[in-house]
Amino acid sequence: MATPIEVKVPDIGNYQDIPVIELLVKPGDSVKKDQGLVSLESDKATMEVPAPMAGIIRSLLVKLGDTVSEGSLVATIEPADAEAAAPSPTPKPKPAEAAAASPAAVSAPAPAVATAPRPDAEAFVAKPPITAAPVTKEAPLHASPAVRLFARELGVDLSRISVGSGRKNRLTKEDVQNFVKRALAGSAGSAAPASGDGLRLLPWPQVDFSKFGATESKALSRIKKISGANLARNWAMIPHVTQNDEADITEMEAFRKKLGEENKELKITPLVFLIRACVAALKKFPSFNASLDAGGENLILKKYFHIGIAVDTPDGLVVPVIRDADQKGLVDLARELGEISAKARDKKLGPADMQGGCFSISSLGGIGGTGFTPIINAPEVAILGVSKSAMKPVWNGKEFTPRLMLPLSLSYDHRVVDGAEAARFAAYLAQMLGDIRRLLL
Ligand code: CAO
Repeated sequence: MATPIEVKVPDIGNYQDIPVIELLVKPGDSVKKDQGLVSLESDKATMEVPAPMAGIIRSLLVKLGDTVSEGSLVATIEPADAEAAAPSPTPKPKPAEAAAASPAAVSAPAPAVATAPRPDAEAFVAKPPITAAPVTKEAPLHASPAVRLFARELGVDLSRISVGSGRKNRLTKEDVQNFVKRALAGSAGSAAPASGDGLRLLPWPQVDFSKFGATESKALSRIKKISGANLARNWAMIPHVTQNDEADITEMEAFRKKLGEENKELKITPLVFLIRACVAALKKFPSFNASLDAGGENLILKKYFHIGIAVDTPDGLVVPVIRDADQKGLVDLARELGEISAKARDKKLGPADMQGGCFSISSLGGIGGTGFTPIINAPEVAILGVSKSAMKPVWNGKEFTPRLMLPLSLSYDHRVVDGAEAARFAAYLAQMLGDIRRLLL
């Protein structure tokens, strides 16, 4: 039996303590030269440590989540060809070899950068990549070389699956398999929430506006940049339909005013009633309290009721989430709404304050308007837009009577919700808001 050869992490530039995110082999496996043994991932790139020669894996010396740096021991291999494994008569010294304790130790060739070769990612690799999975120039995403190899074997263009289901949106083998399944079903890129790069849109117009008059350039706020990217994706990838309706809130308004007088320290606006009404409607129509899974084939139904509220701040739109809104009364909701709005405007919201929403409400009722198309906050499947209530003459069967009418605009993901269901949801909302006793049940 040939002496096992130690395989160490090669020169990977200045990176230290990089986590092992995938074990690609196990002891006893036969491997070919350059076959990936483990995948490592920095915050900039994913790469494999390849086998320096063909042979049999005798031991794997790292486990998932371990962190490694240049020279860390990864595995031992019993070479298939003992002669090939012998050190070269005129070995070219490498930093990793110089550091090796055992004479039999060799460094694996430099790993491949598996993500887009961004300028900052290039520093990750000190030597040309040697692996079965070469650098993919166009792919702006994280996928291990093993996943890339798998995708290439199946002829899948990874750029069409832009968001993976793995850690930090990494593409996994399952994402590729799901993509192939959808492709075979004739729907790749259409129903899949994970696919957005296949839109093949025209490039953005490049215009020198100064040709037409004086201009000034003002940077978008950080919030606008982040929310803008999300809004653009959601608008492009979700087939939106907006169902408009009106709720008669004449009685609700009288009760709201009374409640406001009894709780002068709080601001009780129509929004708290809307939150209650939405929870009731989500309970009655569970497909609105749901998200499509990463493969776009299953609906994840939620048994909790966390409601996102769009808040306008000087720096842009943020959507903090009121958790367990089903367990809170009108006064509690008013208090929490006041707190999260103040927190949003004081820029004190943390990421946790904006996560976990099931359904969002965007209320422009304090400003005006008669209706608008709110953009769904993915991965939610619907959002309620609220405009300004107005007194209108409403026919009661005998005569026109003055009623306070509240415009509702329900945008929904038509892949998940049918038009009839959306009409029922909106009508139910209007009914709940119109009959305050039901809302308070
Ligand atoms: N019809 C008539 N009046 C309304 C109303 C409606 N639908 N909704 C609120 N009002 C009234 C309130 O009662 C309040 O009046 P009073 O002080 O006399 O009671 C006034 O309008 C201002 O309300 P508000 O906007 O401060 O409070 P709110 O609870 O309705 O909303 C919040 C809170 C945080 C959602 C809101 O301030 C906000 O930021 N809205 C903008 C959301 C947004 O930008 N959405 C667009 C997303 S797409 O870009």
